[in-house]
Amino acid sequence: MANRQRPPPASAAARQPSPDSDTVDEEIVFDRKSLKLMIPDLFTQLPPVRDALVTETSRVQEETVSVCLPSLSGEDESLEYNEHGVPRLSRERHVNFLKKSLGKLPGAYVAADASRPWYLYWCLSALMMLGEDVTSYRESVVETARSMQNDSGGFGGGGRQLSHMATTYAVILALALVGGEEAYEVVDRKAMWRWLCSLKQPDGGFQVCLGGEEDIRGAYCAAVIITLLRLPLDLTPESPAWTGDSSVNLLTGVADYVRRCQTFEGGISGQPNAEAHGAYAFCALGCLALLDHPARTIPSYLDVPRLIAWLSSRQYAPEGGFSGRTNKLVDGCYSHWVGGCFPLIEACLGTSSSRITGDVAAGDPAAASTTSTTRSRCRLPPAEESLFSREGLIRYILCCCQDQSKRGGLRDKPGKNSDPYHTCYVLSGLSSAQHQWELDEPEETAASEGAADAVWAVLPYLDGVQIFDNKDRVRPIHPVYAIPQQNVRAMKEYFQQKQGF
Ligand code: FPP
Ligand code: K
Ligand code: ZN
Repeated sequence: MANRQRPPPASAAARQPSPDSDTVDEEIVFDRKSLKLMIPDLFTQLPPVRDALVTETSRVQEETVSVCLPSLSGEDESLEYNEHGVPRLSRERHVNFLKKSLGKLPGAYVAADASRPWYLYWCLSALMMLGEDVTSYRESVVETARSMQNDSGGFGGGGRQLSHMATTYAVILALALVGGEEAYEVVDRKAMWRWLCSLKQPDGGFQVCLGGEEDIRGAYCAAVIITLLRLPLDLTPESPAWTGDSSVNLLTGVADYVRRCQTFEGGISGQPNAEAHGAYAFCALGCLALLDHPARTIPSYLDVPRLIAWLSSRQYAPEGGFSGRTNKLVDGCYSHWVGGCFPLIEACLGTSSSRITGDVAAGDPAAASTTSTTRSRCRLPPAEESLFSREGLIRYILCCCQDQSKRGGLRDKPGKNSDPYHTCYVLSGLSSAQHQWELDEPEETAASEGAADAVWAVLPYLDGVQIFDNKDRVRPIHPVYAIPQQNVRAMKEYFQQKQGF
């Protein structure tokens, strides 16, 4: 960056002790004018080219930029910035927010009752990423999970609620996070398998609940549940997808279903022929990554250059964060749903079997100006260079997504309240931006029965200028399961040992 110089330290008088006693340390505090010199113009100025036509869309976009710019530019008096103009991660406040959220919620949360498994997963996952030991929650998670399980398989949002793919996914991940035999043994795997068979559709996809809609969330959640619990893939004769042909199983046609969800924009929609949305891009890639080696499945079933172009267009400047779809606003949760797609794609490109060429992020100012290469018609290297602006995302998260009041927690954007959903997915996105994942080379032949285990390895991302302090690095999470790799391994190994059910 041309304007990244070291600013002169402020005079002693300008140094301010932080209200957080643990953040008063040896660090030098810079005055705000010199701070701004350290922040690339890309993140402090309005985009150079703007459409003159004013619409509702352009109006809310301008409003969003104006609520983000002060914190991005080092001008927010309530923030304590480091020498790169980036605030610290308020770890303790966020931990307190999450611990409170795990307790009894106020009455206003009654509408969220069916999302109780989600609250468990979001809070436990976020606490874990912040470095907390969540095994102390094992007993209460076990008890809660038991009350949510249905004899007919799967987990509902609470006692006597219908089993749903999303709540089941959230319960399984919460159980994996607390870990241990007692947690694993809660799951009635045989009933789970039968239930999943009843949701499997002839076109390859999954309904999210009995008689409910079929969409790509269903496919991703099913792939996660099946692989974590090591369920058999055979179909029951009661399954809508059962044909009598024993080669047709729970994972048959899933990849083709995902392929049909890629839209003309290059992104992924919830169902074939709908609007591309970031949350579904993550579901699509995650799902494909579990069916066989990701370096094989992802380029085989998706047009990767077009997907990368769409994903890159989700990152905005000056905000630095991601939007969920075309012409919509940045939102912290897309740090995971969109940001979390990049580690998967970058890891695939790092394997020799998947070199791709194509138009990547051509004409996208955020992507083009934050990297040093010309992006149009480039040959993708083995992911030596990041495909997104990690700096931009980290700036958006640490400047704009932290609730710096006593409340703590992370949020969509300035002016919005923090909540467990955003706290979890903003931190997941931060984790993706701070780490780099690598994949082993795929075996010569594809997995015959589906669901092969790729070997993932993680390193802190260390290329370029590190704009955040080392103590603000959060824990890495598996790029597909979004929980630590060791928790994935432990659960899989536990169920692998079981013969049958
Ligand atoms: C639009 O919301 C949001 C969607 C169309 C999809 C939401 C789905 C998820 C967040 C997760 C699904 C994944 C699993 C694993 C269950 P909006 O219109 O309020 O937001 P926008 O303006 O940012 O698009
Ligand atoms: K939103
Ligand atoms: Zn959001």
